Amino acid sequence: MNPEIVALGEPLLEFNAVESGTLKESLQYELGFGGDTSNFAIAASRAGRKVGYISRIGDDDFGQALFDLWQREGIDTRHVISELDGQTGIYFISRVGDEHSFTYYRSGSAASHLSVADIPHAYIANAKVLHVSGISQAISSSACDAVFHAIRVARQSGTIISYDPNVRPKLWEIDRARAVIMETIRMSDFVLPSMEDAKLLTGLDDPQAIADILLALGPRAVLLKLGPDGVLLASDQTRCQIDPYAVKVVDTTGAGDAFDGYFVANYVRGLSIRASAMIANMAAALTVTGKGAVLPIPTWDQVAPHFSEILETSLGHTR
Ligand code: KDG
Repeated sequence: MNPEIVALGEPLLEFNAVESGTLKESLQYELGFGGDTSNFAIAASRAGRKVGYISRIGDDDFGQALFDLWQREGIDTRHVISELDGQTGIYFISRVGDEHSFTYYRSGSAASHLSVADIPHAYIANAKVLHVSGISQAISSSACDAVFHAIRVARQSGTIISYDPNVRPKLWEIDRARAVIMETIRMSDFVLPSMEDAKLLTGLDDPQAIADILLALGPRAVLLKLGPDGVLLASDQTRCQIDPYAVKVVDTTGAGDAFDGYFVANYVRGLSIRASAMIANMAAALTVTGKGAVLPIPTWDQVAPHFSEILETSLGHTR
């Protein structure tokens, strides 16, 4: 059966420093998983939808660990290519105060070899949503071409495009990133930037002004993730602020990806953009209460009971 939601990008192994400090001061790491689109796929799957992933990984132990993870999470991997002698990318997270910083070892990774030839047309055409990110575009020019090709296939077949710009100046030069990302926003239906990324893209500080600029590029909705201030939802029909949840922050890694996955999953479930964003907002809040990008992403059973009224009214059931 074709998945309803398909994501495309690079998965990574995550080494998360146990103690705070710079990377060179850190001697112990917890092993986890990351990669924004893989995190997205896991969140959407935990939210109860059928999800598939398109990627390349090395035929190394880390690649095998990712395959095992996706299998446990119920993600369809028939379009994940295991590359002979390829390497799976890794990254380290270190934390000083509230600031976390990523150090990557991913150049030349199997995923950076993604190309147009790896894009399965029917798989995307038969899905309801294609999710891609700025990181999927930043890792190499062939991967960037692959993302644009996948978007073209989606647009031709009526598959909704969800896009998280995830701006990573460490991966590409900011002017090129800005040009590619702004063009991709024009082609997308749902745009899901963090405030930090939106500032880098537009040079603006005001969420409303940022929403105006991004919405004018043509997407159906912009969901601006404001971290501790919640979410600003902007579309032609509506503009509203979704309040944050007060939680004890342990690690913000992956919260934006969890938001994206829960948002798309609930939109596919049949909820409105606003209701999907409200649910995603809670999933993201729960994700920051634990360490690592993947482990703390909540399951549907942890989230759904808080929204039983919305689910009952909109869908006639609470699942
Ligand atoms: O959003 C969290 C991701 O940034 C993290 O998992 C690593 O995908 C990642 C990246 O390339 O920065």
